Amino acid sequence: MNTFFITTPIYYANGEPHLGHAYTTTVADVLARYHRLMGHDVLFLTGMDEHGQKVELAARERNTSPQDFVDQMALAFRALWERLGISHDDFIRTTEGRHQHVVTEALQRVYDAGEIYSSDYEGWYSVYEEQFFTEKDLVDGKDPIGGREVVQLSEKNYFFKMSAYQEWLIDHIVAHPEFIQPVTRRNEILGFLRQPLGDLCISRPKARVAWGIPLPFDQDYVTYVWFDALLNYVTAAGYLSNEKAYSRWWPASCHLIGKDILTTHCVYWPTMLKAMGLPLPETIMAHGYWLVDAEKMGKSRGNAVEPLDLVESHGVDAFRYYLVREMTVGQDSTFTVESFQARYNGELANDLGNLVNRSIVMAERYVGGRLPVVDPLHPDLDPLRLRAEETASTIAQALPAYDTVAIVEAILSLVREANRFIEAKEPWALAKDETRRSDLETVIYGLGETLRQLALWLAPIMPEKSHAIWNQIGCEGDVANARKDALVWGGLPGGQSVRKMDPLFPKVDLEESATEESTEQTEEQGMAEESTTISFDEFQKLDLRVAIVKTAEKVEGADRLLKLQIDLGSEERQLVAGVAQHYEAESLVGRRIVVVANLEPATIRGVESQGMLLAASADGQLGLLAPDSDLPAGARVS
Ligand code: ME8
Repeated sequence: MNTFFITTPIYYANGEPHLGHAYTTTVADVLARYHRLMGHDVLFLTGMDEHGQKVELAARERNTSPQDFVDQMALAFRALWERLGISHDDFIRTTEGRHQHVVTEALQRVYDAGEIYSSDYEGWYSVYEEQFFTEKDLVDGKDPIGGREVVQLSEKNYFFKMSAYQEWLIDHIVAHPEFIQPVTRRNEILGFLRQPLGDLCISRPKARVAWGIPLPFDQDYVTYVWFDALLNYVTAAGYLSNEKAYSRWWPASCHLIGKDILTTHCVYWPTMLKAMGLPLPETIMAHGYWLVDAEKMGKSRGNAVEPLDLVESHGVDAFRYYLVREMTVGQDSTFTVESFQARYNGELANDLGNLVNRSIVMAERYVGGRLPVVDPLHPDLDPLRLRAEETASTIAQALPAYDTVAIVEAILSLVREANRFIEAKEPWALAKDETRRSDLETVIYGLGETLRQLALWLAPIMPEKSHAIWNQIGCEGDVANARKDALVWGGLPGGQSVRKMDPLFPKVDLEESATEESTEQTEEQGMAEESTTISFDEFQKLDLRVAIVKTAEKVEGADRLLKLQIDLGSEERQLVAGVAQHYEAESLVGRRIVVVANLEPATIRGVESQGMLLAASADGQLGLLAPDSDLPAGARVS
């Protein structure tokens, strides 16, 4: 059986878990779950990095012992993983006996092999960074990283002969393009290795740092925290304790890390493994950083939303979805409430939620709540079947490339195909015509089978919601336990009853969701002359609606702008439109117009605009788009 061993960094126990930790662990979880779905044998490891001076100091500040402190922190991290539905197989802590044993043994072996030596070291030491700097490293007499105080220290220390492995490491990286990903990080490391590589100081005198694993060959010293921490990956695989497990799991398939810890993983770790005579992991995948836009999270207005708060307001699955949907693994992304809500309302509530809801309602209304037994290969179902097969093959390619965005898009394209299928087949019309009963049954079956496919593909990202879909179409068991075979088109037997449930993605109002000054929307926006082709999928993303103008007035200080209050059927909204030079405000009241209803809100000249009105223009003339019959406010334009 294929094995897949994926790890996250083990997180420092000196601070509370945050968005960055949640991201890495969620991505690893999603990958682990997809590999399980593919029938692979998975080991998913996360854990805590509990030694070192930072932890020692943090415990001291709280008047507690380091052990009590790390025990508390481990509970906090575990609680978050529980909340986020993380399905790790192992949670390692570097204070555990199994790990201390491996570190001690590994050090002794490398020492016995002559790869560790002692030497007097003199330099400038930063307590905060736990690092020595040379005179020429210093910036204005301070540490070059954080500009903090340094003290002159001279002490004996132990060094690992890392420099001896430089050429070998370069050769390995060059010969294995998959080893460091993405390629920008690989180039960064190759660039770093163009400079001579030094040896690695792997000890700290106990007099200075007591909280660590003692060196087996000198009890006055503890192990440098990185030499200790990196070894967690082999400890958990069973190195020196369980030969069978170790040979099954090591080398790891993937160390998923953030870009901040690239050098330790791509230089220290491989050279340590080489010195121990162990094979290297297949891939070190370094993702980018989440930036949190304080302005867009409402911090400047004093009503801040913390990213993790959205787990409570919108549910854990929406949060997981956003993380893997918004960030391309490898690049940086900005976390904003707006983009979170836009994805929630658009992709989850409108596209997916409505599809599920409509399908179940139609099954109840038109075929008595029981999914019909139909030949899954009926040609009427070809658009759905072919799209489902495309989704499967896209995901099969995206998974080894860590491309979570492509995975989500492949799933969304199936959602949209099914929504189009409903529009094209018009089941409501078929239901009125007794002679077309079997066509109707085929359509309802096709939708049921598509929901089954969607539940399977979404399960790794949204375990709870996909299970709810699974239940609604009357499937038994836990969707998370389904395996590859279940993905074959036509797995829905038919004959089972649907079970209608509450909406999957109910509307959520966060007070601060809408008003943002920083969105650069200009009066001209929407009047661009250039024409590029877009796919039908892209067009489908536009939510165009008929609206009725309730009030209209000029925006002060802006010649071209009108402020409109419009009725969208289910709600009222405010729009700002650049039409004041063509229309008197009053002349618009009561008129039907067409608006883009799912445009990100923007603030134009200090006035909030929740959407955009559509107008055509040529040679200085302008005309508003409108339906040619008295359609109700909110009618969809398609
Ligand atoms: O470095 N965006 O632990 P740590 C995305 N103990 N990910 C982020 C992030 C952000 N803004 N901030 C942090 C350590 N991360 C060591 C690791 S491994 C043998 C020892 C994530 O608690 C990202 O995965 O500082 C990063 O690599 C990790 O948290 C650092 O966690």
